[in-house]
Amino acid sequence: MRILFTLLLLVMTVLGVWTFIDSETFLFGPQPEGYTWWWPAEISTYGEDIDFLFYLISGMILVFFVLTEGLLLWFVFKYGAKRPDKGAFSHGNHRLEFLWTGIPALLLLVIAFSQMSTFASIKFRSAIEDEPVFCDIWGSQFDWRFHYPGADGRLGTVDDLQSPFELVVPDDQKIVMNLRSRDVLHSFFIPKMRLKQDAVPGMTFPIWFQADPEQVALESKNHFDIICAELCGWGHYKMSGRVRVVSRSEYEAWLEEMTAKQFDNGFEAD
Ligand SMILES: [Cu+2]
Repeated sequence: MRILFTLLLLVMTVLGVWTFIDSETFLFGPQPEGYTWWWPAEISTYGEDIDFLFYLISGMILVFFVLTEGLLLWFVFKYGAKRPDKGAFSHGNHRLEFLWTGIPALLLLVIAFSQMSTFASIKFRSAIEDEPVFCDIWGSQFDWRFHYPGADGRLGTVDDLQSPFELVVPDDQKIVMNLRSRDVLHSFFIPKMRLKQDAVPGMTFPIWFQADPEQVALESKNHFDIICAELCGWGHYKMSGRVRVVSRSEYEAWLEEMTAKQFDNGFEAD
């Protein structure tokens, strides 16, 4: 009976992992268009660097996961109940402890050093010091609102344009945005751009991305998901918007149309 349960648990685990491995976006399934084996293909100037770090760290985790779980299984079978002799009690082994402290410390250093320049180029303010702010992002339960400067070219004035859920950007500049929240924690996430940042009430985070026009051209569409990656309340699932990457002239036309719509009072001018 015990063997039966053990086997049942084993089969469940294997099948559980298999459904993941065999899922569409993973190793063996048919790949949906634009997907790599884990992420959708990136389309921003720094996407490649983020992916490199993601796969580097995932690879490390995979190796040590297999190693430690393998050891665990091996010990379970080798020192199972069937062996009549008592186990030896150990007070520790300095050499082993040195190894299993030293190796993780070394690996953490590898991670720390390999991410430093990428982190600085994306998150440090020095990366966007000289760039104008493109728009403001306000997260609130449960929407994303993008504020564009109006005719006066300044943000935070009465003529600001508001675009709910849709961020329209030209493909030829760094898109610097001030991220804020009106109520609770949200997380602004554009998976295709590899951009993710928490929005914290009372704080302003300058964030940025730049679409890579060559990568965007490979896509079958020019709009991509924006989601909230922080469980922020009952309507969290509704906080999905999109970013639309267009040419400079298309962007200007859209801005003009938005302005006309927003300041139209419904009456024909005489
Ligand atoms: Cu949210």
